[in-house]
Amino acid sequence: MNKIIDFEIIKSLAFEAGFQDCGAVSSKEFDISSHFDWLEKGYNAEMQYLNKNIDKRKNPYLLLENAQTIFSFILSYNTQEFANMHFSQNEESKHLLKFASYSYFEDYHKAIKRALYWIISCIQDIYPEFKGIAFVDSSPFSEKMVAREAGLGWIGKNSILINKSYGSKILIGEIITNYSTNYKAQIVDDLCEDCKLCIEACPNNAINLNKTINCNLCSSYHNMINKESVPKNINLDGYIYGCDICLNACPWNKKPRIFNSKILGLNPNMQKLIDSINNNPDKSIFNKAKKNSAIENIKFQKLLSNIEKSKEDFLS
Ligand code: B12
Ligand code: SF4
Ligand code: SF4
Repeated sequence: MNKIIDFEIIKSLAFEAGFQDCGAVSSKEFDISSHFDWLEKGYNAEMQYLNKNIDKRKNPYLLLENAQTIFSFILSYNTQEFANMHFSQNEESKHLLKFASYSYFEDYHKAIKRALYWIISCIQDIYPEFKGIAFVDSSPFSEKMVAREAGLGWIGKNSILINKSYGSKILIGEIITNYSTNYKAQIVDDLCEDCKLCIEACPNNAINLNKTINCNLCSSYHNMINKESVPKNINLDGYIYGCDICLNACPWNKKPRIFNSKILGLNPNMQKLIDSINNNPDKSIFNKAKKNSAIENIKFQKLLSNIEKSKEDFLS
């Protein structure tokens, strides 16, 4: 028999956990034709995994037996607490080396998963038959597409999900479950209208005209994922891990939306790391900072190489 959970229960647990909002999509096959177009053009660069698990990308419900619903959750990291952080140089300084802002927090994969499994365990206390698997970033399906269909925002020209209240400095997580729910998603209108600020701000022309990114040209791909040195034609513009340029250009991100996050605390060692990097990069500070940080996947050598590349970019 079909089991149903009242969406209000999920929503109140999501708020209690510290998410900014949530929505739901019920079981159906997604249209992923645009993903194939993107792959065909080679825009995935060397990320071959985006070519795999196509059945699960199309039908995330294959990830859990008898799956009925995907609950989608958003978490803002555009915090006043982050804005108040003191950096060794002025933010506006032209020659400042920087990490993408989400990396100054603890590892969001772990923090969001913890919050999602807390929600699952609270529900199981009331509904012992509730089954749920949580995903953050590592899902084979497009988290932005699910969040959009769950009514949590629209896809901006820079390909990122924008929420009307919280902007696009938000992270997305999901719970796939065997329960149905009484939620009717309202698809949000695209409010980019004739704005092109992100396209104009991108130093590498990486933003395509159909709301996708050409990863071969994106700093964020080259300084985080590409194991080799960043190609000469890429301008990192000071970003040595990730890139926030198209996010910072977006009018929807202009001011912090929350004071701090209940889920995502700042990683105090990241500030020490960026201070050291702007003076004299120190491996022991790096090793401390990368524990419980999203930068965990990068090697010190690669970071040093990104630093060198950024310095070359400053001179050219
Ligand atoms: C691979 C990846 C990257 C790659 C490629 C990014 C990209 N835009 O594709 C790189 C390394 C460059 C990257 C960078 C960043 N990433 Co990233 N990344 C991913 C990952 C793992 C997969 C994305 C993917 O499949 N891309 C392939 C493209 C083709 O698919 P897509 O962008 O999802 O777009 C599809 C749908 O949106 C759909 N679609 C678009 N519009 C519409 C409209 C309609 C009507 C329909 C039906 C469908 C549709 O069609 C597209 C093709 O199928 C996701 C997590 C996940 N599993 O989803 C995180 C994710 C997208 N990344 C995230 C973040 C935060 C970032 C960075 C901001 C980090 C940083 N500061 O450096 C940058 C942003 C760069 C940018 N402008 O995109 C967040 C985005 C949150 C948000 N607000 O949207 C995600 C969702 C991770 C998370 N759990 O929060 N990332
Ligand atoms: S993340 Fe940076 S390089 Fe990539 S599309 Fe945005 S502005 Fe361009
Ligand atoms: S900068 Fe403008 S075009 Fe780009 S995502 Fe934001 S609102 Fe949309």
